[in-house]
Amino acid sequence: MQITACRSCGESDLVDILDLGDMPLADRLLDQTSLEEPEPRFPLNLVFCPHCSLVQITYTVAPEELFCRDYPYYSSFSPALLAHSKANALELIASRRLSPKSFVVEIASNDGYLLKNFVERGIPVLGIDPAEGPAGIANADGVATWNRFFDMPTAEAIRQEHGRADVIIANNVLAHVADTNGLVQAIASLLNTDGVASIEVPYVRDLVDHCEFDTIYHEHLCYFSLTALTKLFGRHGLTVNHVQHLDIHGGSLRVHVGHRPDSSAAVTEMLADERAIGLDSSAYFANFAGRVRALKTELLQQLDHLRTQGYRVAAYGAAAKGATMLNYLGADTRLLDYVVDRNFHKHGKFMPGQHLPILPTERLEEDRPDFVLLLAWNFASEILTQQSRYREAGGRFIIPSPEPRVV
Ligand code: DWN
Repeated sequence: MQITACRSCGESDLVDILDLGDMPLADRLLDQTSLEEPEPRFPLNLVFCPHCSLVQITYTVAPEELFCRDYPYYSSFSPALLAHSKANALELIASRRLSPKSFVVEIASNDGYLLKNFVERGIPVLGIDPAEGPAGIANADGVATWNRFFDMPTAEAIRQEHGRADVIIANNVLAHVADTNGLVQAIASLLNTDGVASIEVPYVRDLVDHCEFDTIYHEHLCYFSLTALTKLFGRHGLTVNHVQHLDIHGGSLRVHVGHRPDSSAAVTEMLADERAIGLDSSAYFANFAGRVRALKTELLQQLDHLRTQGYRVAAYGAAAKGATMLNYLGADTRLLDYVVDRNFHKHGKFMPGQHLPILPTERLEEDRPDFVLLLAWNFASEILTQQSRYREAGGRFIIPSPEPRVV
């Protein structure tokens, strides 16, 4: 459904930033049967709210369409993400002095990749995730998980059964929920008076500065600055107590939010920086669409050139961002032979829209394509190391953004 007002503040004079056209669902991988069926596409365009600075897409796909049956994303397929999440958990355990008397809730807990670090230390947890596959794996691995969406009724049910939470973790989910205010209100209602919510979101400044347009897809309804986050949380009596700028996922913010009214110097400084560069004004986004179009032209020229020179080109990372990249480029099997991925749940399936087959990563050493377009560029160092044998044999990766480069 098309929004007519800002998802956060409700104002309606939204400013257009970028229109990526009608796109298929980025995580809706196809199988042989669904390849023959019509593939739904939905508008994917980005707008800016001049009142609360929230960047957002204008079309909302029903969450049941996005996150339930066959949702293919499993967090545990990335060692870098596992290490990042373990550090996040250990820091919270130490700084909040968590114990077996504490209670930790994670919203969008996926396959238990993060909560397992609390379980291993005897700290009571509860995961909440609507995707059946990952939630099932979490429960099988001993991470108590409710397979449902997190909202006010769920928060109330948790409070009834467990009481309020000392820590709520919500990484890469704040942007995914259509009822943005409802989610924050539910977090506020579940969080203990002196508790902390540790929330990670992709940082819109990195998205624009590094031309990470492929991180725009229907799962990601909002793209946050600290300015926008502060207004959103403030509306529900929550304060951003601390903020960190992280490298994960192409650049993210981790905010610590609570009922306490204090904010660290890091918060004050980042808000001042955002004001100084104009991240709270539509002007900051004025040339983004032009840069995205230029990146598309450059990438297509490179891929076309390689093909006409007789080189074979594949891709790495059947990521949601990979779907946006391939569909915006129109890169089907004329340009790329296949996509490889470590997540075996994705093997044998096809990428949305361009229908590239998804194969195990071993295919690169077997098949030795001349070039590989790195769709999961956010894990470049990990993947380039992992594929050192392919590279030592002469294989080269194309990193697509912020400018295409061969490594
Ligand atoms: O919000 C979200 C972001 C944070 O993560 C969700 N929409 C789901 C997901 O989006 P994504 O699919 O773009 O995320 P990833 O984690 O960047 O996707 C990486 C893909 O690459 C996965 O399919 C796993 C795969 N991979 C691999 O094949 N070999 C990943 C690593 C690290 C590897 O070594």
